Amino acid sequence: MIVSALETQIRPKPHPAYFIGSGKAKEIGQLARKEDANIIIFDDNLTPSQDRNLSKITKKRIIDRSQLILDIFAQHAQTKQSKLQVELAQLQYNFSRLKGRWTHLSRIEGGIGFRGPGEKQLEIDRRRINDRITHLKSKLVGIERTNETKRKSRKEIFSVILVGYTNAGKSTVLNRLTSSHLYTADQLFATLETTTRAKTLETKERIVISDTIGFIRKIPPYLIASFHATLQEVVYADLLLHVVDISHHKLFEYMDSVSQTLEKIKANHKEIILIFNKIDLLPLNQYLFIKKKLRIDYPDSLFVSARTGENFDDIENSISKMLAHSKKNIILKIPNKEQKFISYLFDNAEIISKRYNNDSVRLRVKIPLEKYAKNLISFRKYEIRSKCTAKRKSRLK
Ligand SMILES: Nc1nc2c(ncn2[C@@H]2O[C@H](COP(=O)(O)OP(=O)(O)OP(=O)(O)O)[C@@H](O)[C@H]2O)c(=O)[nH]1
Ligand SMILES: [Mg+2]
Repeated sequence: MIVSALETQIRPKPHPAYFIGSGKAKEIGQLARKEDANIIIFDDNLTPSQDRNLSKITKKRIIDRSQLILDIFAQHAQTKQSKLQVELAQLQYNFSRLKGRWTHLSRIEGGIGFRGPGEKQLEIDRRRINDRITHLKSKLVGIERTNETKRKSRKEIFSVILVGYTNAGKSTVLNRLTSSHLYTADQLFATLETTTRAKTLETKERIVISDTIGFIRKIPPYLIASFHATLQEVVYADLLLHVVDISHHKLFEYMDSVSQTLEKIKANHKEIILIFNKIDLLPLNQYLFIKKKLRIDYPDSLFVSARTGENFDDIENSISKMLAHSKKNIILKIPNKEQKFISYLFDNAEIISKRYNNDSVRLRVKIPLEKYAKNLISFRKYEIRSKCTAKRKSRLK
């Protein structure tokens, strides 16, 4: 696709009929015809009537921001879940625009007390779309249940998830961290699904790291709703790695968009390690200057290149520090014969309560996640009820 022209207009508020002014709309139409453009794309969401009026006045096909993003999603969806999620978002988007498409026909064909063919067709279309939406939602609920079971099976492992604006380099970071080969590309929304990889840290703790869908500014509301299951993975993670493309001139705007999306899905209170990626793309002087400035506001942030591997050890070190600061609250019933493990607990965990029985001891302990992860087999064997509070007492230094 070639962009033949880019036009902007500053207005106090969108024009109700054309979004931009009618004069500007005519002007854009003329330009599009002169340039022989096939479509006109609006970087905002249009109402159905704005969409119709604009295509009438410009005599060109109009695509708004939501539709464009949905089209990209449709092209990139690989798994059953993401295909269903995209179809659901597309249907919901179309459903909201159906009425506009048919009312003009009803007005022509129908009169008072008489329903025109447009309106009848509208009802048929609505019912069909509604049935399909219900069907898709129930299928997605099924998939969500399976995901939940998988998540539960991993619940004892510290889980890290990569979040960030689309194209920031999340998949490339995961590939380098776990020697994987996930698809990466210089395009928006290369990743639409969550992929999880296991990793054993230098300190021998096992963790899982997931890559997921990228965020975007002015995210279409239908996408948040239909990608609920995918975004839930972020909500369940213990730690977020927020990857930012340091070379992008809109980095602050993009960082804000990510924070807003995290807020929308109620994941904004999680522990976050901020990773400025793609440092190799900046000339050294510029890099040092930006880094110095960023360090003032984000003292714990990391500066890496997923392409060259520069400073990559910092990521692992930060995760290890985070693990060391996290604690797990658990209850164990340990046979008396396991004296070695019992003394280990007395030496390494905070004992909240203890009760001795004939042949066993029941302990409620708070143990650093790092130590829990190192002795996972024993803990799993004797744990009788677990409550993963994973409270982080101090912020990462
Ligand atoms: N120069 C440079 N390029 C990078 C770096 N990290 C990633 N890239 C490139 O940036 C592009 C996007 O990388 P991805 O890993 O696909 O980005 P993503 O955040 O997963 O993107 P989405 O899945 O689309 O949200 C690819 O062309 C990568 O090769 C880096 O550190 N330096
Ligand atoms: Mg990706």
